[in-house]
Amino acid sequence: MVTSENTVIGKKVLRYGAVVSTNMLAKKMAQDKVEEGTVILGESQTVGRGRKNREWYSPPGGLWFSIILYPELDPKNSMLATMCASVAVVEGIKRVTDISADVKWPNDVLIDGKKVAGILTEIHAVPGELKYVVVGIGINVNNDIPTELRETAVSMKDEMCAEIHRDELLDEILESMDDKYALLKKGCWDDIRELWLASCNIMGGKVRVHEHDSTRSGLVKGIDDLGHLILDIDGETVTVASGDIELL
Ligand code: BT5
Repeated sequence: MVTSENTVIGKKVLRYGAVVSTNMLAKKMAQDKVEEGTVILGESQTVGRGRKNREWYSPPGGLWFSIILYPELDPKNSMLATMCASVAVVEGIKRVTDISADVKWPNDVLIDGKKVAGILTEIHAVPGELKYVVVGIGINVNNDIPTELRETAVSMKDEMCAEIHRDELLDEILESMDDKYALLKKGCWDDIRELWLASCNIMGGKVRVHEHDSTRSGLVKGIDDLGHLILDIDGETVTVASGDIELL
């Protein structure tokens, strides 16, 4: 439960009906310097977005929300916020349903190989200084999945064959995020990395990485402090900053 013990995250949750995108609202509010940890929740989104402006399907029944943060971080370390959120989503799902979900680099949460949640972290920075971070989290909870996404996406309701209590799930995720964010603020980045690695099922596995217009395959060795994927490609250690991976 979100209680007064939550130090930063979710002390204030602003709930809306249909919104354009909770990230868009959150970015405006962050510019106006609303309280850190404020959560913006929309019942649905008309222009929900993923990375690279990809469409994010967000009808009523899911959990679509954004968290506003002002961490004292170098902008290059902002992936830590995504890692905290991924682990918090995995923990929240586990606490509410006992399902063990996995994180998938860089920003997905999967159940049995299908995407149940995605995270879009957006930052505003001036050289060397992070002004704000908005962590947008989208979770398929009680919503249906459209036919074109059924191969790759799943909802918690379909997995459990029962409706999920969304507020309970939200509370658990926010409580877990509060703990992880405290680690981030204390500089305990190795702890965050270890939690992330413990929730990830790709360690040692073979993956194909799609970056911009190139593709390469390798064995996953871990992730570094910047949240970059470390791969072994034909005996050579390579780090990948961004992209999409496919498990082989
Ligand atoms: C993501 O992008 O996974 C980040 C999604 C973040 C959504 C949240 S909801 C609250 C906040 N407000 C926003 O506007 N966004 C955030 P990416 O890794 O680029 O994945 C996008 C791809 O996932 C799409 O191209 C589809 O293939 C697929 N997809 C779209 N909607 C989906 C859904 N509901 N469930 C699973 N997959 C989906």
